[in-house]
Amino acid sequence: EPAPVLVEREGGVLVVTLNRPDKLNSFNEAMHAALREAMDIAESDAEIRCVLLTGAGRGFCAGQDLSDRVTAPGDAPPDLTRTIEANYNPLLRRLKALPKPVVCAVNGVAAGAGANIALACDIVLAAESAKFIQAFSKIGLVPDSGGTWSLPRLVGLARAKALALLATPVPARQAEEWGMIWKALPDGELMGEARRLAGELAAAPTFGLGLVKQALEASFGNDLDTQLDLERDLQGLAGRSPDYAEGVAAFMAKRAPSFTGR
Ligand code: T3D
Repeated sequence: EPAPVLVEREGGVLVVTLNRPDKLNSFNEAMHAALREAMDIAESDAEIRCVLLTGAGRGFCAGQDLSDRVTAPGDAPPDLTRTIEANYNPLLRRLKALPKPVVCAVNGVAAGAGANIALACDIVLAAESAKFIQAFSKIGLVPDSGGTWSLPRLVGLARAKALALLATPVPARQAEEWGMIWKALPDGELMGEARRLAGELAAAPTFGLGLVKQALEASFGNDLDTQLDLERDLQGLAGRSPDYAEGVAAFMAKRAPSFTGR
């Protein structure tokens, strides 16, 4: 069996490719395990300053591999509490907590957990042929992988409810228009642009970008006073970073900055 997740280093970018193309990169236990290992590298390797997540073949990710969930009459139902707790929730928490930007290049259909994992990334690019489907309701499930949290925030409650109840596919262009994703791109341009963007982020002041991400994610749970306090505290940290000193020095010297990520 080929590796269910491909992990490549391209400079400071960790390119993570979901790789079960015959199954539209749907998740089985082996793919979850391989993605955990990729996240271990993303978290622990200081040379890695940006993650680029994408899928092999014509799809991005079709969510859970449903062939692992087939039951015969009389069988105990699968324990989805366990698999969410063991697999999907930790992945979501790690993507959100990673103090480095995660770019998602949605190369094709993103369905179920696959859609919501994409939407959890920091900058989402999608091929024009890609679509996002909250497929859960078609099989009697609830949007997971943060979908019930991210969708209302990204597109509002009216659209979130219709998408989740009807499982209506959202084409990439519409996703961009609705503010669900950053950009839809012609299919042939997706990976080039995603690599360029990830490379740009990997050369940026990583420590500061991690704080930016933290502040924006925290804003949904905070009132303005709390958020202003958080900004003060994070700015205090940013202000002590070597990259901030470099940024100011480079600006004053009218030269390009050379950031180390610290
Ligand atoms: O169980 C838990 O752990 C709880 C967590 C749940 C998280 C979830 O993600 S639940 C939602 C699971 N996903 C879905 O319900 C989506 C199922 N897939 C589809 O609806 C369609 O495949 C797509 C809309 C994504 C794409 O449609 P299309 O027409 O482009 O492709 P296709 O022909 O349906 O799929 C191509 C092949 O991939 C096909 O196999 P075959 O016939 O060529 O051998 C198809 O069966 C397979 N495939 C696609 N999605 C899945 C899958 N096989 C297993 N599981 C899948 N999710």
